[in-house]
Amino acid sequence: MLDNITGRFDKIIKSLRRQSRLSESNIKDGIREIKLALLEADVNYKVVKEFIQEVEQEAFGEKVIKSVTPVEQFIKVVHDKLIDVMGSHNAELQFKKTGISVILTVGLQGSGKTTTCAKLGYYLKDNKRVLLVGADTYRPAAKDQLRVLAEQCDLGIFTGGDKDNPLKICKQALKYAKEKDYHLVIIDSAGRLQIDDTLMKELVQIKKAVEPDEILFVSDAMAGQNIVDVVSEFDKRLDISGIILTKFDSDTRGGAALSIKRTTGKSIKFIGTGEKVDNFELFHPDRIAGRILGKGDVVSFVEKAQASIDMEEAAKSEERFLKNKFDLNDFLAQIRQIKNMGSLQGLLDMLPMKGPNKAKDVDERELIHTEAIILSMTPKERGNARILNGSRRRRIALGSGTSVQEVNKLVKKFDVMQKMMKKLRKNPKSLQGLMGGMAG
Ligand SMILES: Nc1nc2c(ncn2[C@@H]2O[C@H](COP(=O)(O)OP(=O)(O)OP(=O)(O)O)[C@@H](O)[C@H]2O)c(=O)[nH]1
Ligand SMILES: [Mg+2]
Repeated sequence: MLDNITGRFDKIIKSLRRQSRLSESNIKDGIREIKLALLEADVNYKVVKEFIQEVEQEAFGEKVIKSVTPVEQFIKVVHDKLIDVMGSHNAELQFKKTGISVILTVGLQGSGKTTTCAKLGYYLKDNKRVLLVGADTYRPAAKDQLRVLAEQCDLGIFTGGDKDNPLKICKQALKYAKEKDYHLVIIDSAGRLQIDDTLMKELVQIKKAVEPDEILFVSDAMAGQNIVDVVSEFDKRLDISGIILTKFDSDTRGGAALSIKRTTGKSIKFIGTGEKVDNFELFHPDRIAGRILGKGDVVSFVEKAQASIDMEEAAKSEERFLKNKFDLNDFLAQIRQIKNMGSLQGLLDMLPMKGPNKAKDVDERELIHTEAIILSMTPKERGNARILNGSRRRRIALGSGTSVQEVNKLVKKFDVMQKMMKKLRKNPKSLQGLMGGMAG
């Protein structure tokens, strides 16, 4: 799924992360690579052009270059623009408040309409009694195909008589749905070529007769940006309400998913991700952007980290560190920042790191104990750990509900840390590494 484009972006991001500093020329190179990756993914060139312009506008701004984490900021800009291009959020299906809702599926031959009708019914059947309607009278086995699927999914099925035309079948199906108390009717129509005027007119008639709440254009994702013209043509005739992209599991390059919204204004509502009836998902632009940019959700990590880390606080600690004044108060502030970022485990899960032991490297409980211990100290003790004699340590252990051993351990750790800092002070560049090290 989206393997090519994901691979391309992975390379681009890795190469940016290798830079010690992010300069304008690094960004320019990155943007050029992104442009090529998008064009190669068969994204519509107008969409690519707009996308690149928008990324450029933000990437060269203060927010990226002067930020604490410029590369991550740049990736975030790209991530947000990708989401934006795909329509920012999932576009929900619209149903009638009362009475029978109707979904009409339309699309080219072999795009996956019949399969999608069953998938959609299966997806919605927990909340609604669903009737599938076979209105494809052109392909001999079409009705049987839908019937088999309906039985598999335990959905209602209506296919009319052998001699009935699609319009008649649809009208009868609505009556049948009313009688049998169905809530939702999903109509499977015959695959057609966009230039087939007779078949297009037939769809217009069906639309008039059944007044669908949704007219969903079903398309094969592999068709790439070619589908833009087809969508526009169907839209002109039928005013479609959304799109379902099928065969997203096959090696789709991403062109369709990334081009449709900006070029046609229509939203992708679902994707088909396999031949099975439950291989069907809501289309979430943020998830697709996440997939394109790599496996771990790097971006939400950045967002979270940013929202919680008080940059001023960090700068203060840094200054105190440089002046050799870093004490247990600063240590406490650091711990709180880490805690504010949410569950450590959750944060670690979001990082695309390998290795089964990453969770064990940080003990969340230890962090809470550490905080409790420091809080049980007097301000004087926090400012100068050297005055912590035996009786003070006993008092602190009691106050924090820990043990003297734990207090000893913490004091020792802090001592080691200060020694480490002394060494590092000669080389301020490694400060960030140290700050990171403290989390572990
Ligand atoms: N891998 C994969 N295959 C799919 C998906 N959706 C549909 N298919 C397959 O695509 C083929 C065509 O699907 P149909 O549902 O018959 O397509 P259709 O649009 O109804 O075809 P016509 O009625 O002939 O126009 C079938 O073999 C399906 O199993 C999908 O999301 N992933
Ligand atoms: Mg079909």
